[in-house]
Amino acid sequence: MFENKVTVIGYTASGKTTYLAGMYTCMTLGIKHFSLYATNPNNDLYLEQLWSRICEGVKPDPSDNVEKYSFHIAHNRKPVTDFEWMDYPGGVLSQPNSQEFQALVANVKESDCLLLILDGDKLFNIEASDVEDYKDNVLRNISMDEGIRREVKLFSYLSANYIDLPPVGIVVTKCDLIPKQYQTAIQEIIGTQFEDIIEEKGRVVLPMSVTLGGKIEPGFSPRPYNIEQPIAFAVLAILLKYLNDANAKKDANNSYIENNSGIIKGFFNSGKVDRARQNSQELMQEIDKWSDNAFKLIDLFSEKKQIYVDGRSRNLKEYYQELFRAISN
Ligand SMILES: Nc1nc2c(ncn2[C@@H]2O[C@H](COP(=O)(O)OP(=O)(O)O)[C@@H](O)[C@H]2O)c(=O)[nH]1
Ligand SMILES: [Mg+2]
Repeated sequence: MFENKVTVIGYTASGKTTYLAGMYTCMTLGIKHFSLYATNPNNDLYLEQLWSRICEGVKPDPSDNVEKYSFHIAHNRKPVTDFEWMDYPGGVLSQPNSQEFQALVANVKESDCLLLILDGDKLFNIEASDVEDYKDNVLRNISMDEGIRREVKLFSYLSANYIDLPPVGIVVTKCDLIPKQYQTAIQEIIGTQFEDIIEEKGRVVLPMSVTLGGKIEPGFSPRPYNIEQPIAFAVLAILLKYLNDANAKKDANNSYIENNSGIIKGFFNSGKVDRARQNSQELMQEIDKWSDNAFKLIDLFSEKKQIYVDGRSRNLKEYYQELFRAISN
């Protein structure tokens, strides 16, 4: 089996810990039949207890450690896949000489998905007179943010080291603090801010905004919104990898069968050809299962949701449906 990996980077106070604890607790119960489970019992206990305290109004400890979780995702309690979730504090980015930074880069290189967590309060909770004014003000605010500069520099570092970017999810947290009339501008602001990451062949970038429903204080009552989207995006990338790999294996099998099935060749190779046929059958079943799960994950997104692909803004559902259909046929 593959090692599936999701790397998450976000500065202190961006809402990483709250997101993880809230998302996990909601997803253990299941969202649209998808459920998450931490395969390490300590992780499960830790996240559940953390969320209980958050719900009592106790803020999470602002410690800045690299944290690693192993998750299993299921649909109707049937396995979809497993993945590792590597949580990196943004502070690592300011020490390019450190071991942590090198470990982060090595991680990104192996990752199926990179999630950048942006603090919705600090970056997007801005006064404005109208939507245009809001976009200008947020972009000005972002351009002065050291965290964003460091994050963009990470992309430069990756490029300078010839490391390809996996699909990138840009997650704006605390969107309950962003006035409703400005929320639709977030996608466009990210499109402008991360233009040179988006505008490249092969790039897949998905802006998302999430919230757990409010500030953590006594009396806090969670109202999670969109929290499943970053997970769905990451798992789609993993399933795509599986499908491409299975397809390549199936093609190899089929050409083996074709090249070894004549009367004479078939006589000498019949055992191997039978095995290749059997193997192709199994691969086809796997392909069906993965694409089935992929289509259900796509349904977690709204009809209108847009994604940046090869520098173009496209309808997310259409993009993934086309992609998975082309691969699984
Ligand atoms: N309004 C609002 N505040 C949030 C939300 N999530 C986190 N916060 C606040 O953001 C602060 C930092 O959150 P935390 O999860 O500790 O961030 P981390 O340092 O990135 O792990 C907390 O004090 C929370 O009150 C949210 O969805 N909405
Ligand atoms: Mg934290």
